Amino acid sequence: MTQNDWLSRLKNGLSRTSAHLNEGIAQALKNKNLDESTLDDLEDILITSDMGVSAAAKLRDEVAKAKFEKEPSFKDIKYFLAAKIADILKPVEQPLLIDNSKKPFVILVQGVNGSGKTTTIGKLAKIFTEEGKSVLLAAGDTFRAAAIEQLQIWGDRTGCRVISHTSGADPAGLVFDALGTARRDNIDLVIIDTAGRLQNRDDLMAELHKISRVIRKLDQTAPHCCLLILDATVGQNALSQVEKFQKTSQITGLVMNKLDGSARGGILVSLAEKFKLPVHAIGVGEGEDDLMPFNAEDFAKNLLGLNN
Ligand SMILES: Nc1nc2c(ncn2[C@@H]2O[C@H](COP(=O)(O)OP(=O)(O)OP(=O)(O)O)[C@@H](O)[C@H]2O)c(=O)[nH]1
Ligand SMILES: [Mg+2]
Repeated sequence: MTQNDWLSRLKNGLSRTSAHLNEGIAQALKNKNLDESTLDDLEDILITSDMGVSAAAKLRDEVAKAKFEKEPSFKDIKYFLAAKIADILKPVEQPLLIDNSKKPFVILVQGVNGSGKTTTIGKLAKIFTEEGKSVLLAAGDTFRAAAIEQLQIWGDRTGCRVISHTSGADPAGLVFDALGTARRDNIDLVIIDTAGRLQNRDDLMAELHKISRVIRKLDQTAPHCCLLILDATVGQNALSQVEKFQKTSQITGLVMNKLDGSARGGILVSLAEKFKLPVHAIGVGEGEDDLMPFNAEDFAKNLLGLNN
C-alpha cells in the first residue's frame, strides 16, 4: 500500500470526527474576533470531540497566547490546532517493534468485549508474516465458543498456525502449551488472544494476571508486549478502560480501533495527554489491511480535515 493509500484511508476514517470539529470551529469563529467567548466556544467543541477537559484547556491557552500576525482565519486556526495536537500526540507515536533477541517474542492482547482484539491479531499476523516472521496465534479466548473459530479463520487467511484448546478450558493452560510449542518449533512471534472482559469485572481481570504469571514462568522477560485494544466509538469510557487494565494487568501499548465508524477520534488526544502510553496502531476498518501505524502529525491533520 502506498503512502497516499494510507492517507486516504486515514482521511476517510476520521471524516466523521473532522466534520464535527470543522462545523464546531466554523460556528465558534463565525463573524467573531478571537475574544474570550470565541475561545470558550472553541474549548467546548474540543471537549465535545472527546479530547478531554485538560487537553482542551491546554489548546485553548495556546490559541489565546499565540501571536497571529493578523486576525486568524478559520484555516489559520485549524492549522494552528493541528500543530498543537500533533505536539500532544508525538510522544506516544511508537511503532510496535519486535525484539528479535526474544524468541518467541510474546504479545498479549487484552481489552473489553468487542473492542477488536481478534481482528487486530489477524491484521498483525498478516503484517508480521509478510515481514518473514513465523507467527503462532494462541486462542486464549476459551470463553466464547465462536472465538476459537474466528481466530482459526484469521490463521488460515494469513497462513499462521493456531493453537487452541476446547472451549471452556483454562486459558492459562492454553498459553502454557502455546509457548512450549513455539519454543520447540523455533517460532519468532506468539500473539495471544484473550476473552473480552469488562474493566469492572475483578474476577476476569484476575484471570489476565494468572495468564501473565504463567507466561513469566516460561520466560521471565515475557510478555514482551501487552496490548490494550480500544474501540474509538466508546469515547470517554476508553479512559476508564486504560485505568482499570493498567491497575490489574500490565499495559505497554495501545491500539485504537473503529476510527472509521466514530465521530470520537479526539479520544486519542485525551489518552495521550493523560496516560502517555505508546499508541502503536489504529484500526480503520474490518479488513486485513485496515491497521495503520500511528502517525501523530497525519492523525492531527486529518482530525481537523486538513488533508490536501
Ligand atoms: N469498522 C471497524 N470494525 C472493526 C474494526 N476492528 C474490528 N472491527 C469489528 O468489530 C467487531 C468485533 O471485533 P472482534 O475482533 O471480534 O473483537 P474482540 O475484541 O475480539 O471481541 P470479543 O472477543 O467478543 O471480546 C467485528 O465485527 C470486527 O469486524 C475497525 O477498525 N473498524
Ligand atoms: Mg475476540
